[in-house]
Amino acid sequence: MTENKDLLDWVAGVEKKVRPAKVSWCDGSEEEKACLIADLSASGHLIPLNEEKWPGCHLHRSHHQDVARTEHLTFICTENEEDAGPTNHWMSPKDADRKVGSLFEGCMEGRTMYVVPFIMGPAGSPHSKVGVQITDSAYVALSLRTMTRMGNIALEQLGTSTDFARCLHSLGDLNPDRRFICHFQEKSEIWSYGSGYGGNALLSKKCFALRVASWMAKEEGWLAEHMLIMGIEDPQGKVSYIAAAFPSACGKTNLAMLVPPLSQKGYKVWTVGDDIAWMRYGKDGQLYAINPEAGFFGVVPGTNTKTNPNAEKTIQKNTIFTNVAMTPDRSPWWEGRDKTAPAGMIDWQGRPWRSGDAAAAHPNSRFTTPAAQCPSISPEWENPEGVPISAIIFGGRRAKLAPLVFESFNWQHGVYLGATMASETTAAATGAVGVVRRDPFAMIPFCGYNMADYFSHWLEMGRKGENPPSIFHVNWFKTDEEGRFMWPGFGENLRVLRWILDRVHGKGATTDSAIGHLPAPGAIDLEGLETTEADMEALLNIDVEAWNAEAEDHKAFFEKFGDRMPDVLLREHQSLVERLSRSVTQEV
Ligand code: TSX
Ligand code: MN
Repeated sequence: MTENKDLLDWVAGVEKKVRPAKVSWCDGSEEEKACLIADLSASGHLIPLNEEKWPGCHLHRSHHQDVARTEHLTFICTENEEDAGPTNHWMSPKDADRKVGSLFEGCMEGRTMYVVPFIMGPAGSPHSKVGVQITDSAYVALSLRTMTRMGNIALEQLGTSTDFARCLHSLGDLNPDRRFICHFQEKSEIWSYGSGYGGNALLSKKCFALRVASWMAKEEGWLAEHMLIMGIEDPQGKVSYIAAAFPSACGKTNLAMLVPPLSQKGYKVWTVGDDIAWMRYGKDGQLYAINPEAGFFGVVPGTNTKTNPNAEKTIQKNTIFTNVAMTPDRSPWWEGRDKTAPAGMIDWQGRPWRSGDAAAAHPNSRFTTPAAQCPSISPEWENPEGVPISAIIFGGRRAKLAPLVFESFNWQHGVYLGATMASETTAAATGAVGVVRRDPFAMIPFCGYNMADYFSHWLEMGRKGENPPSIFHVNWFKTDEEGRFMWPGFGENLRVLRWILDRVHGKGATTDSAIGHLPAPGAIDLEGLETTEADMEALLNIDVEAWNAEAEDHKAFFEKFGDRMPDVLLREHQSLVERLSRSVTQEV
């Protein structure tokens, strides 16, 4: 097992508090996997799917009131409230101890307490970090096996070091009134109580790899980001890597697994990661990225052979489907799989489903699947040094405002683009459709400290490297007067990525605008598309009046952060306003 005294002491302390019937250390072996699956199947927590069509796949149903992350119950528990900032919920460590710590007293009575050591990042990588999760959920233990490098391999990497994230999780009674997710950045500790849902319960992911790691990254001079990582190979065989941040419902996983259309002969996309990037400068002054995860925990609805053929292939075996529907032949099913739903299904709650009923699969239903199974997985995805990042891309879903693509003037302006990111809500998210939400760096729910300090850290990171990546902004979702999407998206996005890489490599013609460098007419390859140069002109059009209103909104958003907001970004805002006013004069 381990002789790490710190770890043994912590586990013994937790055991004393939660009083389990049994303690089980996870080693990551095949036998253990079979045991976990057998136990979960016996208790009804996993339903084996059609073994012929879906080998090694299972259906899991979470509690019907426990189907998504719960941001209002997610707390940053720093000593000082200001360190959590205005975009996070804060709870003092003292209150957390009283309110949440007490819930763990005896909470595992009669249950097995699993001790799950895991590595975030490739084993032996200088970028990687160890965590240990204690949990009373076998589903969580099994999922961590897919999502991380789990078991003895992590204990070996840890050795006698005291440097590991302490992650404590209990399902409790799954009562939403007694549900808390608390992060203690100052001691790398996470407590999660009362939820069995992925983002709340797999503490490696959002809790550790983003909320706690973002704090570590600021302290240690690197970046922990909500970004996909992908390689783009050109016909000469040269591979360039990009990292990209998008708010939810923009198709991050689809982009990470993009399949080039036939018209883009000779190009190939390599998937490194679909959700989280840890990035730091190498000795050569370039920014290098690793994917700290080992699996994909992706939204299922909408995934099909057209939107994401690589995901479709990845999830055909060894996958846990959470909250999808099931067909009579025990295949998983979800909205957006095929046009007509098969007859005789049961829905995500296990009830008979008829055409016309509400969605058969929950809109936030998920696949948990090994990254290694992805047909486009990069040969470099486990490179301990990471991959060199040439460009960082921000994006959002904007029906009108944002052009298809533009490049920032410099790093600092690029940080402004990240800090002012926004997306319009879709039907899948609850509430009104088309409402603009600010989501800087797609990190609003995941930044573990004051976001104004996070912006400062990003500015600092631009000064640190000799050769920081160029920064771009994209919008696949611009619509015309009739509300039709103007850009074909999906595989055709490769054409936009090619312009981005042209720019990075000192090519790619631009036209200047008030908001950044736009592709010059003809600079994006439209060969073989129905999209015309006139359509492209509309896709790249800057509506100065609308941008003035947008800039006003940036200002109002920045004001939330008060004195902690970096001056540099306030000056960037001023410069944008000035450039916009000059561009009007020119037009007249
Ligand atoms: O993921 C998407 N991407 C990125 C793909 C690499 N989606 C799906 C978003 C929900 C998660 C997109 N939707 C994209 C996109 O680029 N673009 C659109 C909008 C769109 C939808 C349908 C069509 C075109 C654009 N066309 C037809 O349906 C024929
Ligand atoms: Mn995510």
